[in-house]
Amino acid sequence: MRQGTENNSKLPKFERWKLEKDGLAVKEELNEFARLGWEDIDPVDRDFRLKWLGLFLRPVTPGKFMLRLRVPNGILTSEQMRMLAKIVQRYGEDGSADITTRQNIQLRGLLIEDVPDIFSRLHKVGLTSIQSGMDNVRNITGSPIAGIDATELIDTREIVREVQDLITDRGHGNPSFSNLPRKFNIAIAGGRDNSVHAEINDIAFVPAYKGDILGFNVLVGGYLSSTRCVSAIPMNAWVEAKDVAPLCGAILIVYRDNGPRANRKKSRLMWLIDAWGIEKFRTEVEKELGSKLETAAPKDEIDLEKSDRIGIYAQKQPGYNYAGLNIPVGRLGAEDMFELARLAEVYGNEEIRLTVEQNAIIPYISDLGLELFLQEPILEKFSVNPKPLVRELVSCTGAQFCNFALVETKNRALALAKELTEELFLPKPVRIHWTGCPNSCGQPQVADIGLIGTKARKNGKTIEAVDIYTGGKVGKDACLGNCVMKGVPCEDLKAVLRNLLIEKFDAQPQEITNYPQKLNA
Ligand code: SRM
Ligand code: SF4
Repeated sequence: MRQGTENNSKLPKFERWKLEKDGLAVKEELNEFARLGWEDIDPVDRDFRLKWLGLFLRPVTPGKFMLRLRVPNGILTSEQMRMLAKIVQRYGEDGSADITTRQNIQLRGLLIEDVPDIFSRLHKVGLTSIQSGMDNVRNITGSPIAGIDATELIDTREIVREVQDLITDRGHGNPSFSNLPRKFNIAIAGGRDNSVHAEINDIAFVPAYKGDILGFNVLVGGYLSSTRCVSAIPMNAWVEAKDVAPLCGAILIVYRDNGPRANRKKSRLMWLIDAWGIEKFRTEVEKELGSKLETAAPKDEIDLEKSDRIGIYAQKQPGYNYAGLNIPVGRLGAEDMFELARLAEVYGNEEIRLTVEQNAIIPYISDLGLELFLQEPILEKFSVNPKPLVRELVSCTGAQFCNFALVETKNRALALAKELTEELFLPKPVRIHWTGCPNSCGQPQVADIGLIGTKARKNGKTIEAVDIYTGGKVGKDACLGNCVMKGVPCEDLKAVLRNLLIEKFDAQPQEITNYPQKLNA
């Protein structure tokens, strides 16, 4: 297997470590690591290779690991959610979970001693965390309302599963895809509103007709990072659903064998496309596939504004509804997770779905069960009708657990959204995304208002601050926002956001008394 073209001695340390020992090799050493304890594990295995199993030691909380799962298409069963709740519960106050911006779950507070047992429990309920970190394909996103959406074009569930199975060898770990030049994101849109943010993925599939046949146009090379943010571009290819997984495999192999590895800031797929041009890239993928690709359909079917899916919606199955619950900044405790599992069992079909906005959906609530469902006490916390700025809020992990963070995010984001909601009437939703550093995990460039953590100087002191982005558009005609203000101290942010909301988003101060109250209800 040819992996990278550069001379080994010139490679950065991560590349050398991968060549010395594949990340997946630590799978066989977990029992030994558990016996040793976190401080005595070889540092490269502990801080680097364990990420191939989804385990991230958090320097902010010494000895505690974060576990990033894979939740294909964002769909969990209640049994799986309950198992995750039990794992988190065992860690008391240190244990919690986050819904991520890739429709996924991360667990916190884990001890390495418990990991072999945790992995065997995950295995029993059909969950895996394999290849979810470092230079691997991240959780594959799909339409959160696949199979229940009345306007759906393609049900993405099976397709996403096929791609995950290929990349992870059905959860065992697949050495063919475990040494990519860099992380890699794949998204599959099945509806009309681009619910997966196709434009910011390394490969995205968007529904498109060729004649009477519904398939996907293929976009490639989108990504966000601290040094470059770029939308995916058309590959001039169209595939049917059955060809999605083979095409992903072929693109990944071309990227694995030819992608630049000398500089990690210039290693994402788009850099290979830049170097080759899209024509050559397409030709090389065809060679790897062993067949010609069809050219793209003239237009795709993304023609709706994006819905946040919060609220109650009728399903395509008559008599059934799905409920989109706002999970403020995606944070869940063990009790919350038990509750979500219970709701799914009592009212739904034992499924819980996650969205890239870090929210949850309970599908298959019957018309008859809806009234009782809406009286459940947990809906006071996870509302189906939340206040405007909380409803649209997204936040990355930030300083509480992430050592890259330049600012605290989740708690600050929520407090500020609540305060501003009290002070302003908002005629339309405003999507605010927080991210603790320029890595952009909170996708600030897709937001109406994106906030990126930074540091600034004020009165001779270094303080927490943000760069402010605006103009991100999601859904049809999606585009990335641009930086409009740099280094705004967090202590001054409320006033700055208030003005921005008034000037650019038609918010009205509460003092204007005749403004319709019900908008903030
Ligand atoms: Fe991210 C690294 C959290 C989505 C771009 N991301 C990290 C690390 C692993 C850094 C670390 O070791 O501490 C963060 C873990 C913190 C923690 O304890 O939770 C982290 N990223 C997250 C999550 C949890 C944010 C969230 O709160 O939802 C998201 C997990 C998704 C998942 O389930 O796999 C997450 N990260 C993203 C996204 C959004 C997306 O995928 O749509 C991006 C931008 C899109 C992209 O990658 O093109 C993103 N994360 C990064 C980057 C910059 C990548 C680059 O090419 O430079 C890093 C740093 C790196 O890879 O070197 C990073
Ligand atoms: Fe951490 Fe930065 Fe990603 Fe936030 S954006 S999770 S602070 S790496």
